[in-house]
Amino acid sequence: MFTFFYTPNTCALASHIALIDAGAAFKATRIDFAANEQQSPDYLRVNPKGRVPALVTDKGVLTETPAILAFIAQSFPAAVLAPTDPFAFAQAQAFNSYLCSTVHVAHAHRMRGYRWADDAAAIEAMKRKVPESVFGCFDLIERTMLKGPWVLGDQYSICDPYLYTLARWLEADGVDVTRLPRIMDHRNRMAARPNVRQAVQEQGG
Ligand SMILES: N[C@@H](CCC(=O)N[C@@H](CS)C(=O)NCC(=O)O)C(=O)O
Repeated sequence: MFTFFYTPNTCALASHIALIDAGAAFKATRIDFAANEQQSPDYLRVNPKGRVPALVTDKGVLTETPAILAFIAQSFPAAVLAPTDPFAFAQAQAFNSYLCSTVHVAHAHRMRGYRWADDAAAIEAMKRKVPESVFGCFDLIERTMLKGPWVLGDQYSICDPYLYTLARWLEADGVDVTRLPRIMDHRNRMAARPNVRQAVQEQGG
């Protein structure tokens, strides 16, 4: 039985969906950002980074969404959530790494600019850039990465809940979603999946 730490409307949704897709036994524990619980001594003992998601396993704690997703896929092979061929698996990892290191970081410049600058004008400038920089990332995914119907092609994988999770932030990031028809089609098909509905519902809707 895993313990999964999440906060609603964060990147933790991707791992939550994958845990359900895998049929894993887990207890979901909510971390309240409004109360700054991610910085509480109890949670910092679980994840010293003070971020969600974190997955407590019998071997230790895992953080970082691409690592958690790969662990889930490889721990539950019967669910077929990732390719087994090394090159195809590396391609899945490349996609998820792009979401983690580039797309998510571009998005974070809207709410978390204080991570990179103290100057209020610099923080405002970073915020203003978000619609353009986040659109740029998703436009590249739309044109060159999303094979269709799923990210890797015919086979649904751990890349799909991750793309879906970050695509849920597009409107709030000021992106004109009508310019991303394939991403939106993917988002709509993901939203209709029972496991996705269940994860969203378990996180409080
Ligand atoms: N690279 C990490 C990013 C984790 C992360 O930044 N999570 C955000 C929520 S989307 C968070 O916990 N933020 C809390 C904070 O910045 O205080 C991952 O992909 O799991």
